Parts: sequence; structure tokens; C-alpha cells
Amino acid sequence: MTEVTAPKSSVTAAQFADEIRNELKYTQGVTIEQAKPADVYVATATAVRKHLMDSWMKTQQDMVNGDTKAVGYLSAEFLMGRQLRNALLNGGLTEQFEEAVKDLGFDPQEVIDAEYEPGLGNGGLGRLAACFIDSLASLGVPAFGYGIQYRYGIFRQEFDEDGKQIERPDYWLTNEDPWGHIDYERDQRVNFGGEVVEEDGKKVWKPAWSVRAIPVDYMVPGYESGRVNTLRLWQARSYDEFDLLTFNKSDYLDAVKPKVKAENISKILYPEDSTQEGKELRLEQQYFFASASLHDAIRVFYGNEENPDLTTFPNKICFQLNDTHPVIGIPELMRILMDEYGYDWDTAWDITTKTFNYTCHTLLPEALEVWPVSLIAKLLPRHMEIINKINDQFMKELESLTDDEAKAERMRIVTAGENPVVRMAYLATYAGSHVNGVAELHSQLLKDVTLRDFSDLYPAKFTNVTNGVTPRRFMKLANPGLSDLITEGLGTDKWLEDLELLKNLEPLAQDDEFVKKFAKVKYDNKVRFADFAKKEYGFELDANTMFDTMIKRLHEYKRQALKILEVIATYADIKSGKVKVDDLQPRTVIFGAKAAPGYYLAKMTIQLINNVAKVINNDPDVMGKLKVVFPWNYNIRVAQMLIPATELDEQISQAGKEASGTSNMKFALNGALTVGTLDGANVEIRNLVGAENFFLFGMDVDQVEKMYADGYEPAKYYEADPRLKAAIDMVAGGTFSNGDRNAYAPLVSDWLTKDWFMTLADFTAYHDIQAEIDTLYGDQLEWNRKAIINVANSGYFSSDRSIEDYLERVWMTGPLK
Ligand code: NBY
Repeated sequence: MTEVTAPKSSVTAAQFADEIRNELKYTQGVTIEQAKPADVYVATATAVRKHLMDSWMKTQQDMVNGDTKAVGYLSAEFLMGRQLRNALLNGGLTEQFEEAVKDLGFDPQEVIDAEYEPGLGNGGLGRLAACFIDSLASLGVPAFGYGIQYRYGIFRQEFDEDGKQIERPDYWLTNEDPWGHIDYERDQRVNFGGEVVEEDGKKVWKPAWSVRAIPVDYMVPGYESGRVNTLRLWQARSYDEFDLLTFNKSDYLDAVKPKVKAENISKILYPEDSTQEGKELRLEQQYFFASASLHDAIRVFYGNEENPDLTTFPNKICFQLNDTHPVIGIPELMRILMDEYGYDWDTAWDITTKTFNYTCHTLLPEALEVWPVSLIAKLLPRHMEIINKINDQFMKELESLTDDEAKAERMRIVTAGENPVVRMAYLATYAGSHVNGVAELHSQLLKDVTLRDFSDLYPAKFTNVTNGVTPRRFMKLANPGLSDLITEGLGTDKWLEDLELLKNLEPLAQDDEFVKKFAKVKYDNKVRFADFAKKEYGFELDANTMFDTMIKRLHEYKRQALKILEVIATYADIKSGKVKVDDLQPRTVIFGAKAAPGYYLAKMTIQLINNVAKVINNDPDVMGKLKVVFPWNYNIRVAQMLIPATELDEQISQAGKEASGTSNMKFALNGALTVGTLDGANVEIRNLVGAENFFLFGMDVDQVEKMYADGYEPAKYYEADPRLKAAIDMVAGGTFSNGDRNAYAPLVSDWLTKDWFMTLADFTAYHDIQAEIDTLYGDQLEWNRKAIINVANSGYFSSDRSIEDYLERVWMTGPLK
């Protein structure tokens, strides 16, 4: 794509070893004899950063001096994973590292393992942001990721003796983070509270308190592009760290109150299903990073100019709103332009609407953020005025666009009535230039259902960009065996930059020798995961069983319950003698999932899975033919081990609920077959790999809608399918709770009386497809042929392709010249 290409670094292994030694000595003050792997990790990271420094500075200069519009990716989450291997790969230093570290007397893997993964995200949305900034840099597009450097990332998950999830703080920043560079000189002041007064006919906001936003910069090196972009994460600090007067009166705790209040803003990442409490802090977080980032972009492009011409701002940078979390940036840019730079409303509106675009990541109505007007008015009074004015302008505009008053009323950004709220998705849709969903089906449903009134009146705003994943991390780094085999098969490694080249592997699916090599790679990856699971969790996994994996946040709509009920039903079949264990394909069912701390049924599902595992894994009747394991604290590191080892990928959400999914893409690219519903990007995967290479089951969106409309009664399905009945009866009867019939009563009662996501209605179809899966797995050659065909046809799911779509459909920009 880009003209600039980075040669593999010309540094030799010996030179690199010297650099590491120098960092150890002159930065850390440690001799090579004293050094531990963790010291070598910090030294290596520091050395790698220095290698990237010239490209990083050059990229920034070219961005500011050139005329290529940059992209600001505003996201509350960036789930980056470990950085060292990725930075070595993109810096062209991998081989030198291996050799240098060995020469220094260390095991490279131990050095890699000294890095603690930052958990600055929940799931797909956060990981998508990380893939996107990788692809932006790899394509040479000037870009900033803007977010928050949470002091504690997503909680560290443990299980107690009863199998319940325990949340522990994630102290990821306890040790030095060699990747983040704190830049005290480029801080920003972010204000809160107070009131708005009129002075000389002008609105003036008199805030009550302020927080200091300090940027921590992470380099984002592109693969083979010679470009290094910036991920700028804001840390909140207090302006009054310490009140000496109070302290001297022996009020030790009160003396640090303002500090605590300010620093709380960047303390923790909120769990997905944020409850009512913490709402205020959450809005503070959103405004904190949106405001600091917008001011920062003005500083970057206009320096300290007295009177910058900000009408050119949308030519310098456009901002992508990653879900609704940064949407408060819209009134903030209006405020900055009017109150800080003196523009009139219309000019400010023109600039603002050209600057923002919005990506929606959900279809669940309850996941579309709304903020009480009272809360915004209290925390950001000037912004509430601006939002009201935007709403007034919008309602006027609607008068000219439609005669349908009910429709206009439905579309209000600020709702009417007693406890008015601001609908952030509507604000973003109205004010943004473009709105996109994250898979074709999702974008269609946004237009037809979720944002239908808007798409009727503003059809040109709506577009789709199907998600993607970076092949560098999720193939090259995670699956070196398969990567080498692909390179061998294609005769080039260019596929890492142009993933559609994988298509040329397809004929090799008919070459038995190649298929066997592929099967060997998969087997080796299973052994590697089994070793890892033994060391990390104490699990005994058998690489000669099918690795059947379901990894994603725990949510009812994703239907982990469907998977575990099918496992239980099979167990019941074994116990009753209906099924002989020898007739089953031996399976290892692997779950990975965190549940939001306040999500009761999700946590109970985790507990159930853990206790099913305990019972089945220890029952001699099962003879090890069916095993369930639940590695705790699932994260990017575990994903990179587990995905390449997986043969069957579970994507079994209720149709019409999963916006896209991205693990489905990672699995297909790593040669797993998918069992899934027609939901999210599954639809596109199936179209590309072919229906015969995808295990489809269950109701589609129309059937689901019809069933809701007709009135859904889950108990009927319980009565109709004896396997389902047996499974639920086992749970209710105490088989997985030492005879306690109450342990899972809320879950059982939900299944039988509500079952909002229709797990029971899809159960029989799910079992039937699992039987087909068993049969095919018996024919390893056929299975692996299909897996290769999956790999060959999934090149579309590179995040490079997603970014190219954004460049063309949304951002209207490209690589730096
Ligand atoms: O975004 C996920 C979607 O579920 C998945 O289908 C899609 O592939 C992925 C990338 O587009 N959404 C997601 O991860 N959402 C969250 O994690 C999230 C986090 C916080 C809040 C809402 C959703 N929140 O309101 O605080």
C-alpha cells in the first residue's frame, strides 16, 4: 500500500545484545550477572523503543507538515495484549532478539513471559480498537488512538472452591511499564461542575473543579510500513495533590481527598454492564478523555497559534467514536470552538459535523447509552445547554424533513417528560457524518430496526464496515507453525500484508501431503496448549481429543448455557446408558469468559460450568471421553495460545444479537471449523468459506422475531426434547451442587419461564449439528481439508481490509505521502 517500506533492521544480534546490556547498565543499574528475565525484558523493551524512535518522530512530523488527514480513534478501551513480540516483529528485530538474549544467557520465552498484559478493555470492542491501530500503522495512515490509561485494568478472575467467580484487582502497573512514555509537558486541564453565567452577552462556564490529564504515549509500529503511530492514553492527576494545612491538623485522610477524587477518574475500567452506581464516575471518565484528546489534537496541528483557523480542523483529523462512550466529545468540540475560540454556532456546527463519525457495536437496546439530563447538567452544565440546543435544531430540521410527528418525537436526542435523558447514539447519529455497524447483518439491522427512523431520513449517513483482526498478532505471532506452513504453501510471506493471498491455499486442501502437514501443525498447537494449561492451571488435557472452544464475555445472548446444557445432556446419555462412551468422539470442551461483576445470572452460569466440569471430569463412567475445562482469567495471552489449538469454534449466539464477533474470524484464520447461528459476521464467514464448510444450526433473525411475536414458551421445548429435559432436571436435581436443589434455582427458573434468548428453542437443532460434527471429526482428512478451506477463504477478515473500507467509506483519507 504505502511507498515507505522499512527494511528489516540492519542491527546485528551482537549489536542488539550490546544495546540490551547498555540499557541494563545505564538505565536500570543492573549487571548482566544480577539480571533477572524481567530486567532483560525491560531493557529489551527500552532498546526496541529507541529503534522505533526515528520512525515515530518522522511519522509525526510528516503528519503535521503534510496534507494527509489523520484519524483519531477515540475509544474507552484498547485491549493491546503483550507488546514485546509485536514490537520486535514490526521493528524487524525478532531474530536478533532470539540470538542476543540467548547469548546473554537467557531464555527468550522467559523474557517474553516477564511482560504483564495490560487489561485495558472488556472484550471485542477493546480488542478491535487494538487491531485497528495496528492496521492503521501498517497501512501508513497517520493516526492516534486516544483513550484512558486505567490504573487497574479489567479485574483478574479467579474461581473459589464452589466454582464461583472472584474478582481481584489487576495491578498491571505495579512494576515499570517500559512501553508507556509519560509526557508531563503536554498535559491538559479538564474541568467539571460549577455553573454557566452570562458575561457581556456571552455564556461563560465557571467550573467547580478540574483534573489534570497527563498523556502516556505508546508507540504503535506498523508492519513493514516504516511508520510508527501513537496510542495516547490519559492519566488523571490532581492539581491539589496534598492539603498541607489539613494534614497539619492531623486530618491525614482529608488531606488527600481531592487527589483521590481526581485520580479515581483513571482508576478502573468499568465492567460491561455498568450499574446505576458509578454512572457519574463513568461520565467523568468519558468527558475526561474526550476533552483532553480534542484539545490535544488542536495542539498537535496548530501548535500554540494565537488565532488558529479551526475551519481547517476537519481537513487535519477526523475522529471515530468507538461506540457511544466518547460521544460527549461532540458538545465538547462545539464548546471549544465557541467558548474558547469565538466561533459562532453555525461555523462550530459545520466543523463538528465534519469531524465525527460513529461506530455502533450492539443491537441490544439496553446497551445503547443514555445519560440523565440531571447528571449531565450537574457535571457539565455548559454541555447540557449545547446538547439542548442541538436537540432544538434537530427538531426544527425534522419539521422540514417529515410530517410524521410521532416519528419526530421518537427521534428526540433529549427525551421529553419527567426524567429526561440524552440518547448518546442519537446524538452521534445526528451530529456525525457517518454511522456504521460492524458486520453486514448488523448494519442492516441498525438501518431496519435500531436506528430505522434515522436511516429513513438520513440514508446517506449509513454504511457498513465489517470487523477484522490483525494477522500479525493472531496468525504470525500466535501460530508460528501455521504461518510457516502458509508461507511454504504460497511461496511468499506477503500474505501478512495482503491476507487475500490466502485464497491461493485452496487447491492445497486437495493435496493429502499438505493436509497432513496442516494436521500436524494443529496437533502440535494442541500439545503446546496442553503443556501451557498444565503449567498455568494444573489441567490434564489430552491432545488426541477434539478441542472444542467457546471464548467470549459471559452473556445470556451469547448462550454459554446452550453449550453447557448440551454437554450435560451428553453426560446424562452416558449415565443412562443410552450412549456408549466409545461411540463418541472424545472431546475437550474449553470455556473462557469473564462475567461482569454485577451480572447475577452470568456469574451463576460460570459456577455451573465449573461444577459440571468437576462432576464429569471425575466420573469414571465417562472414561475421560468428555472433559470440560475453564481456564480462569481469559485474556489476550490465553487467546493467542488457545485459538491456534482449537478445532471447533462455538459462535452460538441468538440470531440478531451478536453485532459481529471477531474471535470467529481469528478461529477461521487459524483453521478451526465454526458451529454457529446466522448471526453477526458468522453470516459472512459462511458465505466465504462455503456452507459445506460451516456447521450452521438454529433459528435465523426472522424466525426469532416471529417467535417473540407469537409468544415464546420455553417450557414447551423442555417437555418436547427428552435430552433437554434430562439435562435441566440434572441441574435442578442437584447433580452439580452436591444434591442441593436450590443452588441453580434462579437459572433453571429463568430457562423454563423466560429464556429471553431462546436457548431452549434452539437446543434440539444444536444437538443435531453436534452429531454431524462428531461424524465428520471421525474422518480427519476431510475435517482438515475443510479447515484449510476456512483458512484460505478468510483473508477478507484482516483488519487491514476493515481499515481500507473505513478510509474509503468513512474517513476519506489514506496513507501518508
Ligand atoms: O464489539 C462487541 C460486540 O459484542 C461484538 O459482536 C463485536 O464484534 C465487537 C467489536 O465490534 N461489543 C463489546 O465488546 N462491547 C463492550 O465490551 C462494551 C463495553 C462497555 C459498554 C458496553 C459494551 N458499556 O456500556 O459500558
